[in-house]
Amino acid sequence: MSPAPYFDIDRVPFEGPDSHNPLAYRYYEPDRLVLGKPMEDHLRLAVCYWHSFCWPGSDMFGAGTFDRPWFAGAGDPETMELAEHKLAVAFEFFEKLGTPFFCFHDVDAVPLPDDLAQSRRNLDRIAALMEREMDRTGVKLLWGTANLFSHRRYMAGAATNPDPAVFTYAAGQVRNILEVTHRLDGANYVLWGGREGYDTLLNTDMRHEADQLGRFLALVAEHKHKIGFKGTLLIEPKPMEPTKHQYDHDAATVHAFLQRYDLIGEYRLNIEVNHATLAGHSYEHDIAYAIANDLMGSFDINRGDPQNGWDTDQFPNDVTEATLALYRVVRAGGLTTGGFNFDAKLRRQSIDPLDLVHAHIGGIDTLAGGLLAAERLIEDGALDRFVSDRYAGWGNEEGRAVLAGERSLETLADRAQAAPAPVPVSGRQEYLENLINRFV
Ligand code: XLS
Ligand code: NI
Ligand code: NI
Repeated sequence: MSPAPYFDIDRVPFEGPDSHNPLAYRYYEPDRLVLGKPMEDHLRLAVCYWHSFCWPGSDMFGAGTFDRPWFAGAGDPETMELAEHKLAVAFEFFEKLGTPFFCFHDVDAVPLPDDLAQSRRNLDRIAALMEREMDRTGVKLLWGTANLFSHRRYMAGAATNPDPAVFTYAAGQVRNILEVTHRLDGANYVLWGGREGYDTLLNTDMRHEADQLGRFLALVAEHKHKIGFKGTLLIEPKPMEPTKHQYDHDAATVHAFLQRYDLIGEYRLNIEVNHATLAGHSYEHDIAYAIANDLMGSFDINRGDPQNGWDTDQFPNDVTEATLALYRVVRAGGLTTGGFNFDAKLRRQSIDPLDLVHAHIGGIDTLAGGLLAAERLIEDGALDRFVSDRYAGWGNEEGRAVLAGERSLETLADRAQAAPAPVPVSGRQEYLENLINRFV
């Protein structure tokens, strides 16, 4: 399919921490056992199609800087031939990187004309080629998704559009790509509500839009069961951008939404670093929230710029952040259908094919290094012990009775009056921060 290899490299090898080879992994060693499980299965790494093979390097002040042979010329529509070329290059990349999964939106893979039947034919045609490449390389689909935010029909939202015809069109688009994801044996299906929010409240009926979104999510879940798709449905929270406000703001907001529309059990979360930070949280916070509420699903991995307030989607390079995330994920039992998807893009000046390779090697090694540090932290046990000791008082008979609702406010007041005043205990934050740094 591919005219010639696009990436002028061999398969990226593991060479260990002392290697100076910029085209080798220093930490990512797929079959290394970490707490009894291969590193590859802990991380379930995925490359994303959109930033890596579709995004042209544009920003709001300038057009694309990337010159990729599968891009259509300025103003020309993408053709199926170009889509096939892109597919060949993508699989060449997955193979050379050794990443086991990929993710894509319908619109990343093929041209989607304003015609659902033709769009479906295009998707089916590329799916057949994807199947062939997946068989040849062993690379699997982590998730598929519909792009319900780029086309102008979705400018006022998809499920939350004031026009029911747009809601209906979006349903048609999701049906197509959900069925294609099923055909490709995708491990998950993602819904990111890119424009499910508002630009101004002046023209928005918030209650109506919430009911529309709740209905849409229920329809998707129903269809999943109808076609027998066994993957996990995931919602990806994000507080804003492109809209001023998005309804899937953060993990806790989505949780409340799922409860209100009786969708708990149907959806889990796909948590993205730069979305959590845009919401004013740390990545670790949204992960901890998801775990505490049995909503952990999958992860989009990238990073923001602490000085810029938008979704810069840079490749991750902070091993401490990765350690804290993986410590929680691994302790919670690890990933099941989910994975770590590089929803990250190059900087606009990184125009060479090799830049894409360096970006992924760095991101993958950041996660692998974080996983190894998390393993050391877990084996050491001091952090775990500290936290369980901190709550130990609740483990005795009286503590359990309070939580079980067996004490009234009066009983507690009487008990407090009779007992000596509680003695404050240090939270030891600095000690704990130093502890983490010993393992990173
Ligand atoms: C955008 C989102 C998007 C989703 C998939 O900010 O991260 O890339 O992951 O639609
Ligand atoms: Ni994002
Ligand atoms: Ni994302």
